Amino acid sequence: MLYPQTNDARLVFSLDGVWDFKTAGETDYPTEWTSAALPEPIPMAVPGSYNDQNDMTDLYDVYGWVVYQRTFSLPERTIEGQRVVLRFDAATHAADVYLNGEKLGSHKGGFLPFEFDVTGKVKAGDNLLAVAIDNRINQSTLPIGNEGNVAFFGSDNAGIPSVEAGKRWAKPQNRPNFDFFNFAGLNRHVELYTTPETYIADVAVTTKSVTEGLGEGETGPATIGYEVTLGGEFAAKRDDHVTVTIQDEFGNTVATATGAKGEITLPAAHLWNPGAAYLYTAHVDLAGFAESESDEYDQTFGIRTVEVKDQKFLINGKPFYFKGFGKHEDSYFHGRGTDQLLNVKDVSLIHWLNANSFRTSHYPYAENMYDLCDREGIVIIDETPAVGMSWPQYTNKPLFEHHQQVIRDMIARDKNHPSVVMWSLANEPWYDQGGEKSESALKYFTPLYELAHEVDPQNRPVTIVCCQNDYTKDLVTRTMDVVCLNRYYGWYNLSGDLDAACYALNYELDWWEKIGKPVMFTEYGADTMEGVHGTHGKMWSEEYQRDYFARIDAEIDKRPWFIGEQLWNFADFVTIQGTMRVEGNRKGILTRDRQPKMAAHFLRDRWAKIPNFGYKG
Ligand code: BDP
Repeated sequence: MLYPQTNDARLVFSLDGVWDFKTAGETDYPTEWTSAALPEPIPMAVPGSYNDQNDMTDLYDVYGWVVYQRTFSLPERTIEGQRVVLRFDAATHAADVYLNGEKLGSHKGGFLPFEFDVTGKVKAGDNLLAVAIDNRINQSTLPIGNEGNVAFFGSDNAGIPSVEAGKRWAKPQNRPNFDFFNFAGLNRHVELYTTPETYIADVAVTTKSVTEGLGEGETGPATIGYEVTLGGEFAAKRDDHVTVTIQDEFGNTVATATGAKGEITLPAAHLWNPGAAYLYTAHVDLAGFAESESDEYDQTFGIRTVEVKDQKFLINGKPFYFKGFGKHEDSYFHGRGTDQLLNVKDVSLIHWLNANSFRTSHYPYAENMYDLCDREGIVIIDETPAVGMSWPQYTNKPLFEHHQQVIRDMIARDKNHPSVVMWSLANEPWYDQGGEKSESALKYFTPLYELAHEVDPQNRPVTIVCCQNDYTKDLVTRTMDVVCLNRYYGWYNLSGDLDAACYALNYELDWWEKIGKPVMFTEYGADTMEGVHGTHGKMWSEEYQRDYFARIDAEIDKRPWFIGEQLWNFADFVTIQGTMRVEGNRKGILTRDRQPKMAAHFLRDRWAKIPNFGYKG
């Protein structure tokens, strides 16, 4: 799905701003709220999670539906004869959308875009747009949640212990099966955009071949492939009216081609490399029957290859080493609301840390972050929102089908980003129970692994991120292209004993060595309260976090097939309240307001000495 863009043929109208908002019921919302002004609404900024935007009511406690509303009007001449589309970059987690009282449709899943063709439905004057959003998650959603407890009033609970009685009495609440707060609402942009009636529906660009071994700034021959998909009534008849112009970073035309599909060879191509990005633009023109019916779209892309070979992760044929972290979309006030300033700040911190990569733990991020990473040469492992899974979910057909859909949608959205080098199917599904349970997980994930390869025009490596487990019974992780380990030796287990932690880690790594695949950390870390210190660095102190990374990193440095270290986490982030969490998860090497803890300085020095390529030979 192409991101909306304004150009000579298209117009984007942002619907961001302050909307009207009201919390509704646990299982439903009043239908009249979708066709008439909300009674006594409160203001709500879009994009942004709703949870932290109001101090009169505790919106962290919402369980169920809320309704957002706004009006808009458009000059008729801008949409006359055009196709008009209403797009949500995301709505978390399920949404029903109404325009002027008419239901346009629904969408399930909180982290990927969806849109409705509203041609002919936008009227002159004020239009009323209403969006009802449900934040509940359950065993058939991604991420996985547990249904809230059911309030149980009356005398039937006589005789049960007090805590149990209290639990039954308590109001229902979201109980996520994961360790980040379930921020919800319109977290991303909302827009209306126009296209001509016959239009460019999709563009895919792939790298067919490059000149391997090019140094920074050097150029060499490369071949790219492209495929343009058209939509609309006359789409089938317009394929030969497509022209593709390739422009270099300065906007100079370096090649042209005609037709909806083809290959182009560039005699002196610049490659996209981690730390040394180079972006081209494929300018796609679709000539219409009349000038006013023509469409155009600019798709940026990078020329680079990605491949797993002989226990190495190759970018442009050279062995890449991942230095970085898992992140979250999380910040003060915004919750999970997308924020370009924060993205720019985070990217500057990634550079400051001498890191080169991150994982979009635990869901696909807003698209503008990928654009920024394309431009800044930062490498991304792109993850689905499949977090919190365990048996018997592997036998849940609706969940499996939703998982397939999410993989298709994520890859359709992100396929052209040179920054994305690998897909992660899920975070920490629990599947090491052995026997039938382990086998059912393998049956569940094998077709998803194959699907990701099949639908990605660039055929990137595919992985799954596995939790601390009995790896001998885990049948899935070893079938992936790269083994991604989340390990907490020295924190959740062997707590505070880094000697034992290193011993246990090596014990496990000896086992993985025999599997013969490239292995990397996608999580390891220690909760750390900024300002807590000690001469001997005990748990929770800044010294312990620094020593933890120093000790564990020294062990993985000994293994040539260990291809990367993505620690947990870039910054502190909010979770549900609990006895293990002090205002959230504190494993950040930065605080939530992005100030470095002691470990950040250690890692900055370490990563300065580790090159992007060839670290392990
Ligand atoms: C891992 C999860 C991550 C958690 C982390 C932790 O993948 O989401 O935040 O542990 O406990 O199991 O800090």
